[in-house]
Amino acid sequence: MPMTKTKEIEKINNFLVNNEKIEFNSKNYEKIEFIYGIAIKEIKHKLEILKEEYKMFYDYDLIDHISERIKSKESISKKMTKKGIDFTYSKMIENINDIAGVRVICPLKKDIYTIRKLITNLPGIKILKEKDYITNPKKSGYSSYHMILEVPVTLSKNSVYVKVEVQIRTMAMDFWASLEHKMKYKNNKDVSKNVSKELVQCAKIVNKLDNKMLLLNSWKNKIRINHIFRKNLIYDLFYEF
Ligand code: 0O2
Repeated sequence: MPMTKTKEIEKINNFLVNNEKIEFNSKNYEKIEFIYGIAIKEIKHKLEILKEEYKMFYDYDLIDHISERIKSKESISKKMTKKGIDFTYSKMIENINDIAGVRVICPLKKDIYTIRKLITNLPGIKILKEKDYITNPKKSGYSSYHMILEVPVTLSKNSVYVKVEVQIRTMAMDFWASLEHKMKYKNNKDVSKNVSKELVQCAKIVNKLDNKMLLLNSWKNKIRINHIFRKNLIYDLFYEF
């Protein structure tokens, strides 16, 4: 009779640490970062396979690129202070959902929902939370689709579930978010109201551009663009803003 290999998957906080105070420069912290790093590799690998599969089987670039990061100690510390969270490992793991972050950048708005669906269907991955800042952009103008996943990580002695935040956005949204992040997001107070307003305006332009690209793509697939049509389109794209 075959031996069963099923073993309960633990939560990372049961496995490593409990209510100990966080020591950012300790071996324990390094171990936690290591495990989050593996979770990133796991999900990134799966996403890269999907990217290649779409290229090979459907001749379509569903994903432009994937980036990743482990949240810096400073950023974790700031977020915990802001949210009034006790500085223990278990509280950090429980409350900070984006210690491991993966960003998926795609060409078109519709791709975001395709990628979301594909992630939802990945075996073994649990979806904890989703935030649709595409349908409901933030006040800042920020637009992106966020998913908090639980990714199983298999180690020599046990398996643990590790949270990873996946942000899915178009290239245009990414362009806006990267610049806004540098200019404003992290030091809100130093930015004038005018700059904030302009950034919201820019986000609206980005949204328009994304919608036009979507339209263009469907035209490309369905009809031949006649001369007049093309002239109007170019006018729309470059002069309307
Ligand atoms: P960094 O530098 O990217 O690490 P949650 O606890 O998960 O329910 P959370 O994390 O407080 O909620 O908020 P949310 O809205 O899900 O946003 C988390 C991340 O989205 C941020 O992480 C940013 O990466 C991005 N983000 C959210 N709002 C904005 C915005 O207005 N502009 C830009 N550029 N990015 C935004 P961090 O930790 O704040 O920053």
